[in-house]
Amino acid sequence: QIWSGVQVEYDENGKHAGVPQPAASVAPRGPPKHKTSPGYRKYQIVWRNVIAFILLHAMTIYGLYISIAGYVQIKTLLFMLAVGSCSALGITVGAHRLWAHRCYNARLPMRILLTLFQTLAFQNHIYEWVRDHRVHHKFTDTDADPHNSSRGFFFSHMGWLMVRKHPDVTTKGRTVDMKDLEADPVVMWQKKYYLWLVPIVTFLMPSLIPYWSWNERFWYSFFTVGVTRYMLSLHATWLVNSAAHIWGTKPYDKNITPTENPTVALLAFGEGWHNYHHAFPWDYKAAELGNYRMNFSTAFIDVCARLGLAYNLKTANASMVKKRSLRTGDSSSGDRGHHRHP
Ligand code: ST9
Ligand code: ZN
Ligand code: ZN
Repeated sequence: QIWSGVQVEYDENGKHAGVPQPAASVAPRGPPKHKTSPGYRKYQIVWRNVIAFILLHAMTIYGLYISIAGYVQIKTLLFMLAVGSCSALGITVGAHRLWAHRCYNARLPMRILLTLFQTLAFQNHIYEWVRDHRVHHKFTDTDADPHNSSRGFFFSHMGWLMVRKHPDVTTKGRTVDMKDLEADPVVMWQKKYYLWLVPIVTFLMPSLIPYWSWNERFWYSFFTVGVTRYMLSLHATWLVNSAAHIWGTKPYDKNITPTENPTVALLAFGEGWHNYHHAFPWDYKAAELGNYRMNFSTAFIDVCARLGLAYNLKTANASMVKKRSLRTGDSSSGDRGHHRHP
């Protein structure tokens, strides 16, 4: 049978064999028999997500309009920046460098704060975010990579969130060990209550605080601090998977797609030094240099380490990095200024 995206074979229950199904799934799904057939990458669109993203973008245009045209108070715009920064740290310092890569250890108060920040970002709960991200590193640019960049800019940017996953993501994804997250009560608590936490933490609280504190109109803060802030931070995050897998230099490993992309680094709180990151994923700086050039996340971890909240910070030493660059790099400069390798 040809997999057309509509005509698909299911087991008796119409499900992936042995895979628990979320109740809200829009279309029935299941792997076709011939996993290696060329038609296998056919797109099975999840219209619920497509419609949600269209609506969110429309609301973002309105949110930008009321911000730029001066309807919203300056205090609200500053608050939007603060909330956006906290949610970014929840992703970079929390989901990414702490939970996905274990670049350092964090004490309980820091893990609770980062979980709150990560919930603000509404990018799936930490467990799911980390599972997809570990699978991305393990199977980069294959069909098992959830946002496989060989399928083009749009797919790796946001298209992957609007179609059913390639069956390889699930089957090969099962080989990724998640026991460390299962052992973290904060992560499992967030997973359990995520559907309750998201509306309250991501949208309601950011809308109510300006309304309560400086009399901003509730809907103005909803459209700016809630929706617009959310969508801008989603695009900044998604650029790591799209732009920083397409454009930029490869000083550490020229044989992989991830690149050093300063624009993305700036927008994504230091996560655009992506060639380095794929070469040394366990480095808490996610970049070569010890300075904070376009890497606010590293500064935040260093402050937490000073306060005793973060410890056991892992980082690659200069000679290791140099060896790797000489062996596999493209002899460009990376994030270390304009010096070239010999
Ligand atoms: C979002 C996430 O935007 C963005 C992540 C970006 C990551 C970037 C990384 C870059 C580095 C750091 C960046 C820092 C940036 C800083 C920013 C600063 C401003 N392994 O998913 P399901 C199995 S989210 C193993 O439903 P479908 C599993 O059994 C945006 N197994 O598949 C699962 O069941 P369960 C908001 C896996 O039906 C079952 O399959 N959220 C794996 O194909 C079904 O899974 C959305 O838009 C795996 N990796 O649906 C929601 N994956 O979970 C989007 C799956 O019970 N999500 N399995 O164990 C969805 O609606 C759906 O997932 C879908 C696919 C439609 C996309
Ligand atoms: Zn990547
Ligand atoms: Zn990573």
